[in-house]
Amino acid sequence: MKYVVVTSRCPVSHDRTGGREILRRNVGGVVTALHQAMKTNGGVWICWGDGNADVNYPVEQYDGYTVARIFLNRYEKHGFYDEYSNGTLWPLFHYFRERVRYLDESFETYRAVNGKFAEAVKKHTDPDSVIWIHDYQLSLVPELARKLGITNFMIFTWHIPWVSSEFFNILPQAKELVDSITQADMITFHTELYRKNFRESCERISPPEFNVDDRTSAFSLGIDSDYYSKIEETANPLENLQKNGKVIFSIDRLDYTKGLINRALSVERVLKKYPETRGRLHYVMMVTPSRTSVSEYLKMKRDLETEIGRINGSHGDIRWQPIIYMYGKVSDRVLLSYYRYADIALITPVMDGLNLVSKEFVAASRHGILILSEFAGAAFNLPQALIVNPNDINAMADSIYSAMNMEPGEIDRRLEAMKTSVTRRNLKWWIEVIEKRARALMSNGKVISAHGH
Ligand code: GDG
Repeated sequence: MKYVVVTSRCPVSHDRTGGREILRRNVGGVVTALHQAMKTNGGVWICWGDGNADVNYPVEQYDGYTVARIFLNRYEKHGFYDEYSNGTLWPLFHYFRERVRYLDESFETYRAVNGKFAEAVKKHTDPDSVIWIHDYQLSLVPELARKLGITNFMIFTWHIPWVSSEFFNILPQAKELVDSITQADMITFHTELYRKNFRESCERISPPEFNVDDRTSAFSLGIDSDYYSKIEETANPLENLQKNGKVIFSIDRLDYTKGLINRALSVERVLKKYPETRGRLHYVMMVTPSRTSVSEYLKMKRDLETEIGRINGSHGDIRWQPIIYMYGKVSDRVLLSYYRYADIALITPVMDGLNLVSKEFVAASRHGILILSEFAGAAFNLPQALIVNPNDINAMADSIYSAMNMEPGEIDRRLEAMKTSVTRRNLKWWIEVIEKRARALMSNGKVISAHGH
């Protein structure tokens, strides 16, 4: 299929630092997955050029496809990205009611910016393109593009949770969102639960002609399993720590949805409840900077670091600190070596659409055990993990302790079962099932666009 992909973030950005310009590949689940699809099929990728030298590259060829950028001024960026996307929709769709901001003005800016994306879709769409729009930042693009006369087959993929219909209805613009998203011919979610919640939201407010059962699907995004499992041998960066005890590892964007403080508290609980683990538990917590222009994210960093300092100060000594905290980005190579050798991965978001880190760990790990939140979409794919409630500090501590003491045979049995599922339902599978479903919808005519595919 020839796609016009539409995402908020670009696959690559141009940055000028110290007189030198560099081309930076953006990391993140959505961008990495779509890059694979575009590399194979070609097509156009419309995105927001937020690199400080991107204005010099409104349209460029990259790895077999075209990147077409839209640009935002400071005011647009603030209203669209900081305020409505990350201050209203992000907390709402992760059940953080008290954090949801209600600003009419930011919604207007969000709508205007979605309009810019829709204009770009019109500009770059051929009659035979399939338009594939992604995620909560672009929920109004389907309707705005239809209003501009775009009749092409349109897929919308929602990457974060879809909340229950009662909760969704607290959003003043609930109807606008659903009315727009249902202008797509096919809508995909990561889990059946999100699909069901969406269906119920539609039943409350959407136009009756939309047949939700036909046009929605639950396909959990997969990873490039070969990339994670077949990477060349590297030295074990954890070897020294493992001479004396077990290494627990995690990597997350700094975000309140990730439950980072609860995780640190659960490690502290292990030390208090099971004193024999003192000196033998090493929690390597990597945190990646995120949304640094949003002030509450800066406060979150301070709060997390204060808590980690307190725990290390109360329990550590001159030879040992229970939490080894690192803030910053690491290369794929470094990340893979941690995945490969860590004894335990502790992935316990309080709410997460899917969570690719858990799948990447499974693919790369040699003998590791995964502790995974029941509120990560990936928990539906990985039932052999130790599944925990991230709000239950005591239960998390017990899971950590049992992971530290698990028989090697059981670790390997669980890991093998998870590896099989991650390999079967990998990225290639995800792209194929979406294409297959799209073709089926096109051929039986159950589409809004009905334009002769
Ligand atoms: C949305 C949803 C859903 C992170 N730090 C570094 C690094 N990463 C890579 C990881 C992983 C990706 O970023 C993060 O994966 P997430 O699953 O958290 O995805 P997001 O894009 O943040 O979020 C989420 C996802 O969409 C996909 O639908 O799973 O629920 O919120 O691939 O490896 N990679 C490297 N260095 C880092 O420092 N190399």
